[in-house]
Amino acid sequence: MSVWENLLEAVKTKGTAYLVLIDPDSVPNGKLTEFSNSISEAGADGILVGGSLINNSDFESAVVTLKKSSELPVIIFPGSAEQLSDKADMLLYLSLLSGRNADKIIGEQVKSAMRIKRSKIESISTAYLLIESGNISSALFMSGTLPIPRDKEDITVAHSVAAELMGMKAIYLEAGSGAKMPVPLKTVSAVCSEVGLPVIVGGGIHTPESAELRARAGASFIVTGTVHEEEMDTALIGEFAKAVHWKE
Ligand code: 1GP
Repeated sequence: MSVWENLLEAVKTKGTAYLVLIDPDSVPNGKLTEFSNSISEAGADGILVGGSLINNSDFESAVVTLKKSSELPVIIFPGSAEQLSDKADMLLYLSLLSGRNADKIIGEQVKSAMRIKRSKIESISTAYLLIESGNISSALFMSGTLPIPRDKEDITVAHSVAAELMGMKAIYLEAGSGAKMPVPLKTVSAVCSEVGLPVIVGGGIHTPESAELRARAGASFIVTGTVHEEEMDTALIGEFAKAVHWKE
């Protein structure tokens, strides 16, 4: 079974799967092992690694450390074509479909295409949709794009259907790392009822309750990141996992 198929199995049995995002710049190198141990002990289903701008860390060595210290799949969530490593288990091959910046829709993807193909890393074509969230996130600023207005779920649904028609494998509804407000529940349920693809929801999810609401609204995956950066609290990650795994 592929890594993606395994994750989808977890979605089937648990209702929704839970992924924790690590931005290697926000976690000191010496703490990566401890952090990934906490994430697996707490019952998460995978680790996402990446960031809109990585300045201070060696991406490849962060991936290697995470792989060594955890049994969980390590999934690249790339902020740019440079964030690649064949040591990871899987890659979300993101295209920023909500924006109108050709570089983020296809330019970065072309830059990394041959390296990805040669590395044989499992790659999942994902429509990345930025939803307005009350502040300018790094993803928004760095991509130079406008987010989809948060009260216009019809626009988000239309983008998601376009992704489905284009043959993409997943939708990522993103409020942005550190967002003031997470993706609205109405948007999550509207997309999930219209589109047959797995939907990943992240950005601004600060409490297990907020995670559970989005999971029950139909999300296949919930992602949290910022909430764990100040303190690596295994108990809190465990509460998130429990809330997201609503079927168990
Ligand atoms: C960001 O969706 C992820 O790309 C996680 O967001 O850091 O706000 O949890 P937070």
